[in-house]
Amino acid sequence: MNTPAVRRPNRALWRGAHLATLRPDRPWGWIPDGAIVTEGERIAWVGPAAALPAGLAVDAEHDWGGGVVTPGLIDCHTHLVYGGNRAREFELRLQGASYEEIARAGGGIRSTVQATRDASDAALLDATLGRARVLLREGVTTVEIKSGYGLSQADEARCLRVARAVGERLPMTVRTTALGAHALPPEFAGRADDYIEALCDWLPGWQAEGLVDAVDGFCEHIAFSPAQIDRLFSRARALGLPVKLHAEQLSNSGGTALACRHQGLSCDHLEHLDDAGVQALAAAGTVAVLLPGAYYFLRDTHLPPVAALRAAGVPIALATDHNPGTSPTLSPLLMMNMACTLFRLTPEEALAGFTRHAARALGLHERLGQLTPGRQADWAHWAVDHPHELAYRFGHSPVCRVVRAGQPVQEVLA
Ligand code: DI6
Ligand code: FE
Repeated sequence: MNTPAVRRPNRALWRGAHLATLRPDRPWGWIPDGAIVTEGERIAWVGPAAALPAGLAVDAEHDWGGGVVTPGLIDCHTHLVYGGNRAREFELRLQGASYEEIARAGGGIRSTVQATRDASDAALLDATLGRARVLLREGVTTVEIKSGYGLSQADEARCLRVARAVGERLPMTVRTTALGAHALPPEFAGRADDYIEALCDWLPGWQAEGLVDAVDGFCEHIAFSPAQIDRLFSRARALGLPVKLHAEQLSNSGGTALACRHQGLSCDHLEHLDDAGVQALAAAGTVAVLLPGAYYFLRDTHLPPVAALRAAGVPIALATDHNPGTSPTLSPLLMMNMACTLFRLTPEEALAGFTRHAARALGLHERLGQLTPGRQADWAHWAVDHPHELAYRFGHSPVCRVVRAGQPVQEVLA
């Protein structure tokens, strides 16, 4: 038999479920009784099963057997790489100590830095892979992973390598973010400006090793000032790296406007964002990433300005912000529920926050975040009748089966 000179990629037909494609032209991008045709890693066709092209030749056919298919979830803000945990600090906060007091006394982020530096490469990778698997089981096919608990040239690089390894070991797309400007390491006590200078000098080496997709910072009175973040972001942009920022989480320090001046991909947290900040996001096309896990776990009461963000047309993404200090959750569906109950998002906005808008927050909106022809064949198939059920339950989640780049991934999770 002759082998054709150009083989078309494997074509597969999937049918037997409703689709929430997240195409913005109709609510949920809803297609009842839909079908998807994949070619290799990409989606080739999406529509009602009744409208499938006649005589379509496929290599494989799959029946979902009911349920709802959504784009693979995108967790666009996580700190998955760290050693130890902060359960003791949780107890202290419940007894009345504030997050800032604990941080100023050398606990908080800096205690996790010590535990991370003390962990072996193998232990760090193991712990991180374990967390990533939990996300994958709940439908996450793309995850952003920050460094930020190494805070030295070698330890930040180690954490970024672990993050990269997640994308090599698991069927997930990983975007790495260098968050050296998370806290001041003990070696630089009292010398924050020197630390920022050092960080700027470390960036090109990490970039040359392929470890950095973006640069992040913590702009806050207990962390770094807008002027310090400005210097770091100027260097990042000169290297061609996009930036994003932990901004206005505990106070309004103007980090959002600064990040927008550097064409930031996203500004994250935003509990204390003011009107000027909302307008800056809208003008720059920067995504607002809301993190209800941290708001809840810190027992915050200052709500992010959701109505103003909505009115200004700012895309709103959601993420777990998984980290040991302020958001030790690994459940995107719980975050969707909390975004609705605490922040008053609609269930549809919550799902868009973990798909279409999260893709934009990572600069991947042309490739991911919607079920449309040309995009990567990443999806989650849920045992529900309607997508509004995804944000409804909490503390338990519907069964979810994941396909990533056209391949079922259940076996790696067994
Ligand atoms: N804001 C946060 O909520 C996390 N990082 C940040 O900049 C907290 C990280 C931690 O407490 O370990
Ligand atoms: Fe964070």
